[in-house]
Amino acid sequence: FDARMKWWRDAKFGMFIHWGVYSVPAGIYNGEEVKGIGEWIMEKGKIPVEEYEKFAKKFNPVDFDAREWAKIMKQAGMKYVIITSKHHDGFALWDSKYSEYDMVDYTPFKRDILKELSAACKEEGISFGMYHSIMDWHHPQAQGKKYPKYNSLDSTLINPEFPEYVEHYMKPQLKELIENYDPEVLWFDGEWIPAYTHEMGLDLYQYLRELKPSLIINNRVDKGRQGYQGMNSDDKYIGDFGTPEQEILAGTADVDWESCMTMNDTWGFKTNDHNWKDAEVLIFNLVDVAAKGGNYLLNVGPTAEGIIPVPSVERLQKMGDWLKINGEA
Ligand code: JFZ
Repeated sequence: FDARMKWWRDAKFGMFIHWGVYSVPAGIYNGEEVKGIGEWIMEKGKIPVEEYEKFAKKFNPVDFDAREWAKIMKQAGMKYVIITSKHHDGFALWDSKYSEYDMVDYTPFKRDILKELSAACKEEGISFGMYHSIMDWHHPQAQGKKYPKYNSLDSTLINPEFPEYVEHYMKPQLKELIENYDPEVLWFDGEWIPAYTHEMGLDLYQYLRELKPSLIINNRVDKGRQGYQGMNSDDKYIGDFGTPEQEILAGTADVDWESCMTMNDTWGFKTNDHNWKDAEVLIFNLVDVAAKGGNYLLNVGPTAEGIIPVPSVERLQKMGDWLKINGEA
């Protein structure tokens, strides 16, 4: 019996939030639709760092209301949230003292999103967690400076200064997040780049658990732990739960797992993505996941104004209504 994992195993249903600078172009660059998932527009659209920064300068989500978001989660029956503290584009949604490239220092909005959302979630009894990208297309010691140099953001290139980025930027930012926002979960991603090693993963996991022993961390903190990979095998790998993506296991498993999914075909908001899954499908998925012992982490991609898209809210409403009749109180 693992007391640390108790609340997480009971949770079953959480909200994934992909929100950041990519919500500003919302899938369109220079008047043209950029194919692929919205939060990858910088890479898929080959947008140079300085150009992308202009979107950050315009990021002004005046309609953002943390309490409203927390109420939407609560109503849907969700027990936890994972929001993008930093996605691959390197932009921080909180007021970081290690970077100017953040919500408070860089945007006209100047409000600390993570502070407001973590407080609102606490009020509603919703556990707060963060998605954090190891890969960083903005930081010059990660992939950032590769971009103008090669005019193509190539994450297969190894920046010799990457260990500096890990020690003096990524770890301090994560410490800052733990100290100031008290997350229950850290959900890593972008670990597949060659510059990141298994040893860095082991070290990072230990470092974070020492800072906050009750912290729950996904398997992508380790090297090459995509999806469900490695969770069943030997314990030289680390991470507390596996993360099959857009996929539900065929049966129960003897390890903890969480299936993350979007409601359409993107994680970050895209103006032109209207390919929404029916509420019935989402309810079925939730039941399917829960029956097999997993958690269902369902994504919303708020707009640049700070609105969770209406089709998403409608579906969450239906899921909450269904749970009120058929679920556990
Ligand atoms: C990653 C991100 O690149 C993406 O933007 C989004 O945040 C998503 C939730 O995670 O993409 C992945 C990561 C892992 C797998 C697939 C896509 N995988 O394990 O198959």
